Amino acid sequence: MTDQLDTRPAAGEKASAGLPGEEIPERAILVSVAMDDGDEMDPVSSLNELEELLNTAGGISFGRMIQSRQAPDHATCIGRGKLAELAQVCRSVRIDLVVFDCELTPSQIRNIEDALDGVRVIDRTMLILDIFAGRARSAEGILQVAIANMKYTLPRLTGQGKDLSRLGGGIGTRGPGESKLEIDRRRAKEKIHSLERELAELSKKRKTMRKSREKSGVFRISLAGYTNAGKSTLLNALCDESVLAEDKLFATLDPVTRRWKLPQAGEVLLTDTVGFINRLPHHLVEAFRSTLDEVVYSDLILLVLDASDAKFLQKLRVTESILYSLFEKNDMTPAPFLYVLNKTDLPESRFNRDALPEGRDAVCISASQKAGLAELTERVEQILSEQKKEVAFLFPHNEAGLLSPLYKTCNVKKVLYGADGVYAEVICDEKTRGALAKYRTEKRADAGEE
Ligand SMILES: Nc1nc2c(ncn2[C@@H]2O[C@H](COP(=O)(O)OP(=O)(O)OP(=O)(O)O)[C@@H](O)[C@H]2O)c(=O)[nH]1
Ligand SMILES: [Mg+2]
Repeated sequence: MTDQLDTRPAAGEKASAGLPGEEIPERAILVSVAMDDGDEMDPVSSLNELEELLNTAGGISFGRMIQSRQAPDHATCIGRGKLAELAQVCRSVRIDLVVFDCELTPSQIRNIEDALDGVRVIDRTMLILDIFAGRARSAEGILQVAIANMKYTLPRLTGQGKDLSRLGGGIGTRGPGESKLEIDRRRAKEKIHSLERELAELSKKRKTMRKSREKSGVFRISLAGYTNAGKSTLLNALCDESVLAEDKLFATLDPVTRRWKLPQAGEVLLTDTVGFINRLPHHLVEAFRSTLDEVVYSDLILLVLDASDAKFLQKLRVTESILYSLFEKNDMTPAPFLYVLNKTDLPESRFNRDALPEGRDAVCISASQKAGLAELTERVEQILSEQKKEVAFLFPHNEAGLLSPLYKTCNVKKVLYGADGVYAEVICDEKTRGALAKYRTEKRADAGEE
């Protein structure tokens, strides 16, 4: 690929004129260093995504620059000539922001800003953090973003010997972190620790909740997938809910769990989670571990894909690799995946309907049109019925004989003989669960851990 500076106005550019009383969007130049580093996405697609992120954060793109290099320049990421070219553009038109599509070190930011006469420079991670900061709603989400934000931004802003008041506002500076950045580093670190303690408390609560759900023997299904794939729309369609779904990246940050009534398997819990993105910042994955873990502890994952997306296969690979790494981090065997090809009402989807690599079980739907949901439901029921599940039964004394065949066909984990009957915790298949449904009982907390 050749080096290029493309400053054609972006689609939303005319909005920069700003109507009276309207906030003028920040105008940015997007910069990418194209390396052959095995990334799932090519630099142009990645820049398209960066532009969507910028739009979501409320900015607009004025132009983009791609430089092919073997490795980023140690001091300035892009080469000296390119930097001079960029400075020239910044001098001739109003540019508020330069966004790099890679991670920058604190000194690179400083050097680039110096060369650009102080035009603000942020990287992809800072942009994503900025969007997350504006979207977190729950106490846990706010804490998670605050921690990720502070951890990432702190070393990039302290020790610069510069006036930090320029952090007054704009993309890449929002979030609960920035006011703390005005205070000294030590206190900021203490703050991070105390936020982490608070988060640990909330995570503990989440864990307890998860345990009790696990004990209830109810199936847990998660919706996972790239941001904007249509996960929330699907949750709404299946559960008659109204979870925020919009054509913006990262509409959902906090996991939402709803009951979904299946005709055969009965009630299951369906969880909607934060969407994935290529190169999801490491700090965010870490900070969002406890919420992302919701996905890991499911009996089935509905991997939602936007079938109308030109980058369908790349996004599929990104999603799979994030999911597999989550399982690996938790030392768990991956739950079964059912691939849900969404947005099949759109004509572009016809290119991807059969594009899924071999061995992946898929259903085509349109969440917004509520099409294909019956088939999806049927497949889910089928998968669940094949799965073994630990449940509890309480057999009256006069029917205690029902227990003995279970020793042969199932895995009996625990038996307690009580005044009210024989209580048993058993790992069994759907057939057995169905046959003994009337003896099902809540798992007892006092039955002790295995
Ligand atoms: N044409 C079409 N649009 C859809 C369909 N499903 C969802 N959408 C649209 O796609 C956009 C994103 O949908 P969401 O449900 O918010 O996507 P999400 O996966 O929850 O996104 P995040 O929360 O950002 O991860 C919205 O504008 C939806 O209206 C569909 O079946 N067909
Ligand atoms: Mg969503």
